[in-house]
Amino acid sequence: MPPAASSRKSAPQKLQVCLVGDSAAGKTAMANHLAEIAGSLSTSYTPTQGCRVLEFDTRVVPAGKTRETSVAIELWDLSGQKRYAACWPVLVPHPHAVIYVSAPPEATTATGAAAPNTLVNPRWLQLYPDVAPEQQAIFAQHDGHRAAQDGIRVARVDLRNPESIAEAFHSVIARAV
Ligand SMILES: Nc1nc2c(ncn2[C@@H]2O[C@H](COP(=O)(O)OP(=O)(O)OP(=O)(O)O)[C@@H](O)[C@H]2O)c(=O)[nH]1
Ligand SMILES: [Mg+2]
Repeated sequence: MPPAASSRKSAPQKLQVCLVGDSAAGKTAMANHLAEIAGSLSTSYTPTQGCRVLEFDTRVVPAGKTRETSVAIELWDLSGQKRYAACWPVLVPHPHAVIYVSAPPEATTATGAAAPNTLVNPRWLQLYPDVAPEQQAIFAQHDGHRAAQDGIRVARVDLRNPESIAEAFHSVIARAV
């Protein structure tokens, strides 16, 4: 017998989230942690070819609300290699949220010689004009960062402190849901 209408749970809202940034910035490591892939935090580096899509559920208190809600996440872990970066908005044209991962200072990256105070390649911040700045975030892996770049908030994260990644992620999701 089908469940009574009152006991049926509605499907959680599905959010498409893009994780973009330089090669070796730490996108895959962060994505694996968020999707709770066992043993995900290791120091090995395997460049992502094209993209990976990770699906998982999470719970969040939407901005301005008091009650927690369930959200289904479709996390796009996109390759930072230059030849793929141009495809990011083609692969996911209308994401609900975009996270730019700024590499730690020790990483050798394509934009490693960026101007001081520039966390991520300014051109990237033009890639998703339809996504409101509050539904975007820069995950910075070093100190001395600015509060925002192009109106996009900066969250300080550290791969050695996985909680910082989860906290920053939920903060973006809360504004996008
Ligand atoms: N400190 C620390 N570094 C880590 C950890 N996990 C991964 N890394 C480092 O993070 C770097 C980036 O790895 P990935 O996450 O695969 O990089 P990515 O941004 O996905 O790179 P592309 O797929 O090429 O775009 C690697 O050099 C790893 O050494 C960790 O738990 N702690
Ligand atoms: Mg990767």
